[in-house]
Amino acid sequence: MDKIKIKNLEVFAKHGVFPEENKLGQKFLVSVVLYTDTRKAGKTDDLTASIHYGEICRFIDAHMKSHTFQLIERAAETLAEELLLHTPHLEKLRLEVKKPWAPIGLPLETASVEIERQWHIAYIALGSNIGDRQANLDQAVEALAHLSRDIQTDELCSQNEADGGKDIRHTHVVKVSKYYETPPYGMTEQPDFLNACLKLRTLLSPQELLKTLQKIEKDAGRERVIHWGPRTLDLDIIFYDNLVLETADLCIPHVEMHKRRFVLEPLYDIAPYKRHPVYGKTVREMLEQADT
Ligand code: A4P
Ligand code: MG
Repeated sequence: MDKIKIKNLEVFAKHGVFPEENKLGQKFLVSVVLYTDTRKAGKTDDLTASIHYGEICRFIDAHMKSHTFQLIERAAETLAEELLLHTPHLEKLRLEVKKPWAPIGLPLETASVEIERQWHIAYIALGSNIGDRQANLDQAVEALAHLSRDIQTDELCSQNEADGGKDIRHTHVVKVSKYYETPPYGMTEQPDFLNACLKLRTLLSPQELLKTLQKIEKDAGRERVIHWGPRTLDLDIIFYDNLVLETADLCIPHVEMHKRRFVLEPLYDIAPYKRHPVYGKTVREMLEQADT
């Protein structure tokens, strides 16, 4: 992707662990690489097709000055999130916050933190076979559409309107499939399921997304009693970009997805040609093979 770069913007701000730093302030240097497609602006000479680096500099200056954090990690994290939320055409950024006057008492050029953050596309499978199944799925879609934008908040709560009603959510529900009535797979002595899939655009990391989904399941009255057993709501991460991840509590892509009609059929509605990053097959191909 194309890049727009800002190097060593000087900002006088008050971040630091020591109270003196919070009182006196010091110099910070902020560098950012903005990943965006500059092709249209390059062809048309139209600034609105690109990102205005002057405005980005003023945004960084205001953000760094209007907060006082202990850590430059926190200054970088919040700044990256705010830039991604508020900058049209910005897909990804690399951000470095340097502290040339860090009170260390030894000679050094700078201490700094560098992070990369971006919008991600995730596909989520939804299932329910207890209670009002349609209402359970509807509520899950609603909950994902109205997540809090505060990266520090563990509790899910409605987004506040502080930004004048602008669309500043860190997670957007982009598409939702039809709901499908499906016979139980695995443990067959249980009621039929209602299944669906949805596409999310999100700033959440895979682990944060898992935690969020588990909170929504819990709020829907989900109890983990029997593995593969009946449930008011099951939310699984199917894909997260083209990430391949195997940790103790999270595997992406979902390990069983390629075998399951109840996942592939709704997924086919919204992403027929999305390719499995390991098996290399499209959703359509996996669905055709799950048939046989
Ligand atoms: N986990 C690992 N990877 C993921 C991931 N990609 N997404 C871990 C979500 N969770 C993931 O899940 C167990 C653990 O998997 C989680 O703690 C998480 O850390 P769970 O939801 O607590 O337990 P579970 O639902 O009993 O297991 P699982 O594996 O989610 O069950 P499945 O595989 O979802 O199967 N038949 C039809 N027709 N429709 C259905 O929706 N669902 C199931 C449940 C069985 N049969 C079904 C359906
Ligand atoms: Mg699950």
